[in-house]
Amino acid sequence: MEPIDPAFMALLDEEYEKFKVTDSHSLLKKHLTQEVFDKIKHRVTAEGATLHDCIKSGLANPDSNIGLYAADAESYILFQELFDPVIDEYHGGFEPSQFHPISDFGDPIDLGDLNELGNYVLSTRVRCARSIEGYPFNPLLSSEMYAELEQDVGYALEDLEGDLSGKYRSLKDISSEEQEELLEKHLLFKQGDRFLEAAGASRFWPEGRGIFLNENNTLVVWVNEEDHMRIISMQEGGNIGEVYERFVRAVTILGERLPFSSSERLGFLSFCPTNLGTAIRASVHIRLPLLGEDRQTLEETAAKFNLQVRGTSGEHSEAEDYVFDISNRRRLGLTEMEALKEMYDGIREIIQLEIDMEEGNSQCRKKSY
Ligand code: ADP
Ligand code: CIR
Repeated sequence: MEPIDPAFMALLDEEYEKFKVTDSHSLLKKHLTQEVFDKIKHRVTAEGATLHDCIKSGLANPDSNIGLYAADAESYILFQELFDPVIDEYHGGFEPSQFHPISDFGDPIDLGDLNELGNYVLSTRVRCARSIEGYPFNPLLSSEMYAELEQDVGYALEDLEGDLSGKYRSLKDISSEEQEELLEKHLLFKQGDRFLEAAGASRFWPEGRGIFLNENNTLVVWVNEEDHMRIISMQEGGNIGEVYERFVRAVTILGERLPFSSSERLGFLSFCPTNLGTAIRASVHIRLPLLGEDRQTLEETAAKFNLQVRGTSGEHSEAEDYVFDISNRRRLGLTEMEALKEMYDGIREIIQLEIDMEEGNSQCRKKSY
């Protein structure tokens, strides 16, 4: 690889100087110390990824939570002085000497219905990110690569059988009205996310982007949005066992048809360092009027069970009518079933807490009569 152009280096230095004095709480800000920056700033991966490719989203958006993306699989190794501490902190302890466990999806039957105690969960969703070996991630993909990737994934999605069978459609063949409808139903990715745009993930849009839906919209695959693939299983209600069973079947079949990118240490590899290892986010849309009024207790309880709270329309959105998106935070350093159990157990505790608060309120009401 060519050494970095001095003019480009000067620009990177300048951007870093400005970033250093921002009031950012991102993990990028915390871990890209002057020492680390100086050590890794001249490096370039075999495919041409620079440090700037990995940090440009965080530099442009000081309000990022993380602020870091891998421009290709090699970035995780070449820029490890930066990625390792970010990965360690986000996934709740994953030191450079640690290895992600061997994949174990477990038995979905071990997960019951989250609405056993009452109808709190409106819908349940399990998704994973997957990348295809041989292709870099967004910032380095050419328009031709997007088209090729779409074709490869499109073939793999053909001839899925039974409840998994459905249709892949390119984004450019879906009218803006229909895209809006799909977005409202939480089936389609949103467009114009400033964190992804600044990361170089919206180049050549809508080239190569699209969505697969099975007949009843319970299996969804996103192509070339944040990752080469997002495989999603979802349905109304709290039956996480059913959602996960469908998810495991779909991921297993697609994994037999496509070479998913992985590493011995980090498990499945994807664009964002939050989506390594299992790359699974298991979430519920849950209505919590009382905990919703006491956001501090909600956040503290979620954190205690390694859960993350998002708004109704996903990351960086607000909760509407007390409907929160709550999911497992850790995806690396534990098996698939452990990640699911972490979400399952934590959500049950949160539901119990909401019930206790309701009962506490009704006791108070009774006393005041
Ligand atoms: P991702 O889950 O793919 O990392 P987002 O947080 O942006 O990214 O969520 C993507 C979409 O999935 C959003 O529309 C969000 O509302 C929706 N979503 C997440 N969890 C659920 C759920 N349990 N039920 C319905 N929709 C969900
Ligand atoms: C950020 O840094 O806020 C965005 N790039 C998204 C990071 C992944 N999401 C998350 O941990 N909540």
